[in-house]
Amino acid sequence: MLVKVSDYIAEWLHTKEIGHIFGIVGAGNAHLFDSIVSADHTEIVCVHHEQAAVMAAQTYYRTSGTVTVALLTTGAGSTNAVTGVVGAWADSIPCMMISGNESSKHTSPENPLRMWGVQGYDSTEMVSRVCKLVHRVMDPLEVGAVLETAYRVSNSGRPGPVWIDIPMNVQSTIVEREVLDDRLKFALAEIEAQADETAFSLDEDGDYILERLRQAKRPVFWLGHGIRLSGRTELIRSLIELSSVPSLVTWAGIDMVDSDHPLVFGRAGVYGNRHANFVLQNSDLVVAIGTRLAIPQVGYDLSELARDATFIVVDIDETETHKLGEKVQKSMVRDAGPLLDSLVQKLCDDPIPPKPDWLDQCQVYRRDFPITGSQDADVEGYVNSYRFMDRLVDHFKQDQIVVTDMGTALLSGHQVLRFKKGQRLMTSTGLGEMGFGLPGAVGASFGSDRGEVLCLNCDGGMMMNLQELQTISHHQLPIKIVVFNNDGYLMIKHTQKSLFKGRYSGTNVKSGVSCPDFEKVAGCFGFGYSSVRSWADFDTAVSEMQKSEGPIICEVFMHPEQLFYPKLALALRDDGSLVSPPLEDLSPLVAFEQLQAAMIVGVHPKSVELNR
Ligand SMILES: Cc1ncc(C[n+]2csc(CCOP(=O)(O)OP(=O)(O)O)c2C)c(N)n1
Ligand SMILES: [Mg+2]
Repeated sequence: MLVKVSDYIAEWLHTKEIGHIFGIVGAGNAHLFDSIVSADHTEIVCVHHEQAAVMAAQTYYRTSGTVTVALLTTGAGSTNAVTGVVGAWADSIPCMMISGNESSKHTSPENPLRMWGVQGYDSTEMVSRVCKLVHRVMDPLEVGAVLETAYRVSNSGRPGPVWIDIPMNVQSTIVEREVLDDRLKFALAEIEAQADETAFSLDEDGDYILERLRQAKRPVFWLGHGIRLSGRTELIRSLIELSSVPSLVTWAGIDMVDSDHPLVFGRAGVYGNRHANFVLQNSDLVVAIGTRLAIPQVGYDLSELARDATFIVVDIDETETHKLGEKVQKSMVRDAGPLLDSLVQKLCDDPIPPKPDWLDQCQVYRRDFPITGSQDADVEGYVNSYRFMDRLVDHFKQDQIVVTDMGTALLSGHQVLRFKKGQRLMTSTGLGEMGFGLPGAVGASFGSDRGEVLCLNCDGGMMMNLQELQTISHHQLPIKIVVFNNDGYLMIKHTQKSLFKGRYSGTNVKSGVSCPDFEKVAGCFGFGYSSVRSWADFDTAVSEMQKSEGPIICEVFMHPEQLFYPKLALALRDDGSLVSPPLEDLSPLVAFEQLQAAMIVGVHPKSVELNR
């Protein structure tokens, strides 16, 4: 039987039960659009910028577990997608890019021209460094095999993006279905044969970890997004309760476990919780599972990290396990999932008795260094963003999904927001691109059956993908957007303060960048609007937002110079010079006596010299 290649691709999406894909039409992918829309199984959500399509594909996966597609046209239609692709690469999110391109007579690797035909260029070569697999389909008969292989590669091992480029004429070629199917069967047989046969010794690795946890005096778990990617968030509770080990979560792993669980001690790092940093820095054993231990987590100088501790690192990507050098006593290059199965099973048979002194000490850290405190006082009547987050939690719904952009939304949100089982938090932690919030919210809403999403955004971040308000409006998605208005780029104002004595350039109205009146923006895109100018407005405005059935913007006017505290910041020595303190000594610096009392492993020499 004969079949058109683009129709075959539409069928393939159906067989994979992909309900939504995200894209923008052009001449380069017109056949694909026509076939998918005609097949009427998969809805194409038409966004207004290709980077938004890839960002939405990521949160669609994170909410639904379904790997989906960004459908791109040739030329700028595919270059625009690159930011989203790098974000997915950094955060290990599986997703597929399918791009159109010039006719295959122009797209051979031997073609030396900068531009091929009309708007054509070598897209796959360009993104090959940031995708797990790239392939240009030059032979129409290989399309099934290529799709299937790419789909599996994207979602296996350390997941990540894949990119398939399909020249226009290939999309419209009519082929023998049987030949295409045979090629697919052959490819599947090859995939099966290559399946990972490495036999890990689950027993040995599990026993090693448990033995070390039993011996340690002050052990901690550091739990990362890899655990969710391995489908084992359900085991976390048993793991920490049966081992009685205090646990830290990474930013990407915040929503894997109830934030108020007595054994969960927050989020450590450069912008971490102060109590969490004390737990980390005073531990003598860190078991890191499914986290790549990036600089924002471990700080800038490894010799200052958890100085009394050794690390056991469980990571599916071997290259990540070398980063900490000699700090890592044992690395286990493997999927966290089966290891967690084994650990929990062993712990069920033989739980680890609690270590009361260490647990008491962790409680003391939590009690003495609360997440929001005097450093977050409101200034000149403006609502402080950390206090805002603290109270926002009271308005969360049972299955609240929160997507954040960068800036204030990211920093205050990831410090303060607390999550219960079933509630979700997601952003782009690896690339940190402004503009993720709006398309991220679109993807999360479609991924949860047009569910409600709370998008925490900022004035600058809104402007980077403002056009997606129309996508939300078009589909009348129940997306609620909080916009922190602080006259521009607050995070960078702080950078300029510390580097250039407060000489601003391109960070606020006066220095060259401005944002629009968001009430007018809301009206223009058909959104509801509420605002918070002081605490007097808070409950009414936030309730109105949470009650709204359609899309709504809630604008929060915060102090344009508000500080982001606590954070690891350069600090002044007594002699006036600047130094970067160790991870436990976050700004604003606490009194020396308080630091000394908290540091079981001793105060770092750098901290002794600081002017507090
Ligand atoms: C796409 C992109 N461009 C530039 C940056 C650099 N950057 C980081 S934070 C920031 C300012 C963010 O401003 P806004 O979104 O309003 O958040 P605020 O810090 O003001 O709360 C900038 C420009 C970035 N992260 N992403
Ligand atoms: Mg701003």
